[in-house]
Amino acid sequence: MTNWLKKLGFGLKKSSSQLTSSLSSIFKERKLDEATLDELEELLICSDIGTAASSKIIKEFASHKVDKEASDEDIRKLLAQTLNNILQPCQKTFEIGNHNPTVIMMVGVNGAGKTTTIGKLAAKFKNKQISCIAGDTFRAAAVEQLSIWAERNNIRVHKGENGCDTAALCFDGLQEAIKQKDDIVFIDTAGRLQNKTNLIEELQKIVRVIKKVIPQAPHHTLLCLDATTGQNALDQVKTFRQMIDVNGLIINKLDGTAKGGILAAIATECPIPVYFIGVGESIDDMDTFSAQDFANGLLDIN
Ligand SMILES: Nc1nc2c(ncn2[C@@H]2O[C@H](COP(=O)(O)OP(=O)(O)O)[C@@H](O)[C@H]2O)c(=O)[nH]1
Ligand SMILES: [Mg+2]
Repeated sequence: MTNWLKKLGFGLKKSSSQLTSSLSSIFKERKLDEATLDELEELLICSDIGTAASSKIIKEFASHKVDKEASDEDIRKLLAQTLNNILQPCQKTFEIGNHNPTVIMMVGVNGAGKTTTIGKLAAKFKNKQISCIAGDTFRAAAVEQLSIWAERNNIRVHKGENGCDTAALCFDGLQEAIKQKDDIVFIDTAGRLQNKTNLIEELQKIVRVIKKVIPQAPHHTLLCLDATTGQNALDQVKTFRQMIDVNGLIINKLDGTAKGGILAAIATECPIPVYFIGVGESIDDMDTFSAQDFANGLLDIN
């Protein structure tokens, strides 16, 4: 078992133990009748899986013939399989492509893990020449935090004065990246949602300016989510997709949350690729998303 899976398993325990203990009490009688299914649906909805995904799971579950002698584990396995089918559309390999440079923009609300994700991701492309643009110019600490990650990864960081214009910073930073022949440029952004109109305008302006330098960029716009916020994370996917062209998700803080079910809600309502999951604060606490491993983890199947 890899390190992250152990951590994920540990983290998902909170989600998992809640789910599995309630499951066994529901299925004590082992009658798969309407009432049992209703109870199961309620349980799923309460596990942050959401109404749409829950009813999908129930439909699929009901279509299977469950033997009267089915054990707790049989039921969990069947549910895990159903959940895996729901999560599959989100499992996709992240290809950076060969764009000289590939521009990867990180978006998301404050605290969703954008800066940390840049640090973890940069470490995954050790054989590439990488730079990053400290686009969260609003908070001095954010620039400092990115600089620490940059130093750790031995990559260049392009930063400006406190409070400077992010779009202008990107304009300069991208030109420099082209000059230096970087393979990858990460763009960190600010995520304050207090004023949605401002954030929309700011992000759209950044994208417009990026395109002035490199018309096809950003090649990836990755939305970071904090899994501990549960249903709120689903709302953020919807909100950010209205603003800009988000083409992938990074779901952070899956270590130690009881809200892992949120992935099923996202997979059902906004099925875009979940490229990576974050399971801690360290440089190697991130890995690709596996639907099967996740479903097994949630239903405590080894
Ligand atoms: N436990 C845990 N903490 C995380 C994870 N990702 C980020 N963090 C922490 O969450 C906090 C906010 O992360 P940060 O990258 O600054 O978020 P940003 O505001 O979106 O840039 C920091 O203290 C990170 O160390 C994760 O996967 N698990
Ligand atoms: Mg940040």
